[in-house]
Amino acid sequence: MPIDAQPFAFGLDFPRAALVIIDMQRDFVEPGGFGETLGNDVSLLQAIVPACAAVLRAWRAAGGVVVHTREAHRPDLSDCPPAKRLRGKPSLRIGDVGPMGRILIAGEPGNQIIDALAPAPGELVIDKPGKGAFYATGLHERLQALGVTQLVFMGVTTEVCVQTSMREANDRGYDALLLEDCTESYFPHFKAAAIEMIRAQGAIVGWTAPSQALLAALPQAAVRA
Ligand code: C5J
Repeated sequence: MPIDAQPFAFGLDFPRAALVIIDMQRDFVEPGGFGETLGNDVSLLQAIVPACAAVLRAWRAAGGVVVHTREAHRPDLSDCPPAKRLRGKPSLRIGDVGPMGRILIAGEPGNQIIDALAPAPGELVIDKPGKGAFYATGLHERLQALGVTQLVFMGVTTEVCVQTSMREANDRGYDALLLEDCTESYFPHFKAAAIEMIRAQGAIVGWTAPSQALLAALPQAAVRA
């Protein structure tokens, strides 16, 4: 069914689509976490939580596949790309002890997905050591096994992990749709630029749409699935 999107309608094939929620983790979104400690205003990211929760509820009600990602590394950092350690802000780097445990280390309190979007039993939870959801995760193989060919993206941050994951998805043959009001950046002009880049040149990376456009189509999806 057609979703009113840019640069043109996105033809949602719901039985072959998955909702992918990128890195809605305490350390990025909550006050007192890694993001805020670096000097960022996390209220920008918190503002998208209700819209994300509404989409997640509707997607689940329609019986769709849900994927959650976490930016997460092994405690010994053996899977951490060097650039992340070498080129972060010197004050606080991945693996250092932050306000919610070791920064972006699997199992630490800050590494968990926020309660409002907590994974339900049976949903895929992917720990990703890169910025993209496909690098060193096996996500592509898991989606292929489920027959998924379309991905609807939400999450943070727009220009880093969301955009990287969409580009990876696009190169692997997925149709990728980004929900504009369900993604955010600490830098609003980066979000705006990323959205423009994604849908430029006839959807060079993918499509973007407001979440209402998807929500309007989901009841029909549930009937057809
Ligand atoms: C994400 C980051 N999730 N900005 N990470 O975008 O480093």
